[in-house]
Amino acid sequence: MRSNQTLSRRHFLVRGAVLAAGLPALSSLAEDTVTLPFENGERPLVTYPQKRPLIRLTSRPPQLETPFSVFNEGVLTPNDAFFVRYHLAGSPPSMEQLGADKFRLNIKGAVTTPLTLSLDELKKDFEQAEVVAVNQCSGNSRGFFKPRVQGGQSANGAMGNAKWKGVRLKDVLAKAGLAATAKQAVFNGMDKPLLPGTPDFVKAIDVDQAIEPDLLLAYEMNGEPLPWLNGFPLRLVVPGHYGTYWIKHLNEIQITADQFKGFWMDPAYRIPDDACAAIEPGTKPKHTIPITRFNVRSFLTSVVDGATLKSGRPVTLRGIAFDGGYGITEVAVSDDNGRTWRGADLGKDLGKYSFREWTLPFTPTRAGQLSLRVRATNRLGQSQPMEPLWNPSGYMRNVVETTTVTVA
Ligand SMILES: Nc1nc2c(c(=O)[nH]1)N[C@H]1C(S)=C(S)[C@@H](COP(=O)(O)O)O[C@H]1N2
Ligand SMILES: [Mo]
Repeated sequence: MRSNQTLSRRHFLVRGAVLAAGLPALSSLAEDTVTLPFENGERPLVTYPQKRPLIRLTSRPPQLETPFSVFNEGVLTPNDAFFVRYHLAGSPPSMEQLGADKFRLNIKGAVTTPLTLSLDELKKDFEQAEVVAVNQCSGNSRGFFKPRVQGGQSANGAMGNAKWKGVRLKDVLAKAGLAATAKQAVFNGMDKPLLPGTPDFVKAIDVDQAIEPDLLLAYEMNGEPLPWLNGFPLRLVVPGHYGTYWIKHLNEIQITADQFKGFWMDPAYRIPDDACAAIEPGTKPKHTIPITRFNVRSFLTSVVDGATLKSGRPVTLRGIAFDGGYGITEVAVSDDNGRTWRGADLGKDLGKYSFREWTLPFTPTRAGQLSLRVRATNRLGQSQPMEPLWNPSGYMRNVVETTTVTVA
């Protein structure tokens, strides 16, 4: 797979870098590097609090990518391997600032009763709910875009699947009482820009969507309190939708009567207004709309690009597939450049927002180079393109992935 990462052993101290990020000094932290399979793909593997070594894209703010091999460990992404994305150089707020005892969530604006809720009140006063859902950055896999585009050059590790627990956003909004004029819910977290010119990271969704039962104010991830870098103590979970809406360290929900206009809604995080969110490479879109749901994706996780398979020896191909919440109905694999496809077995269904595991027994026969392609289809019949689509922000990549192996 193109997400193959070559490990090279190179040790040096990252103490300086960690201090510069305003993070606690971690003494004698050794660093390896990985090389992502595109130009300028060398990255350090760095350990942050509560995290195993992850691929660092930037340190101020921390942007950490999950090594792709993690997705073969299981369908749920462990908290310590879950990717991290921040926008503001002042991120993340310190644990002292976030302190669960001091923490308050404010709901205000076009509501009948503005609310200020502690974490305990949230947990006690509302029914708990859980969802297994993928969180994926809009720019996951951006590094593969050709022609290249600006923005974080991620491989395929800016995604993860977790079981989120919290309370339903709709219940909290019902307690506050939406005014008849309520149009949008505007979400802000406790991270703040360092420089006065930088717009705060604030996201809006329509009230109609905000009151759907799947959206959670989550305080747990895979049975543990949210890790610091994944939004402790509270984050918004918008299943099926790109991570940009999943506001971390969430402490303010403002209900507005107007369409919210902030930098991170416009011009940022917008896609060409057409069926595939794609335009001719190198051109500019005429009209754009905010990015919303994931398209269909699938990956082979059990075999890495460049691996050698033994001719005549059966193996079980294994991987994951997901979409924007309609549910994966089919995964198929081709070993002949897409001429013929064999249907894979789907694993346990953890819900329509989760990674869906797939497996397929496979015995390579002819010696030589072999390309394995994997393609998923969802309940709406949506699938993946054989050729990559392009947009100038490098969002929503979902080409049929190809893993090239040698049969010997
Ligand atoms: N407070 C805050 N929340 C945020 C962001 C941010 O910069 N600040 N980035 C968003 C984006 S773009 C993504 S992809 C997800 C990433 O979630 P994670 O860091 O838990 O993986 O967080 C979202 N929530
Ligand atoms: Mo993102």
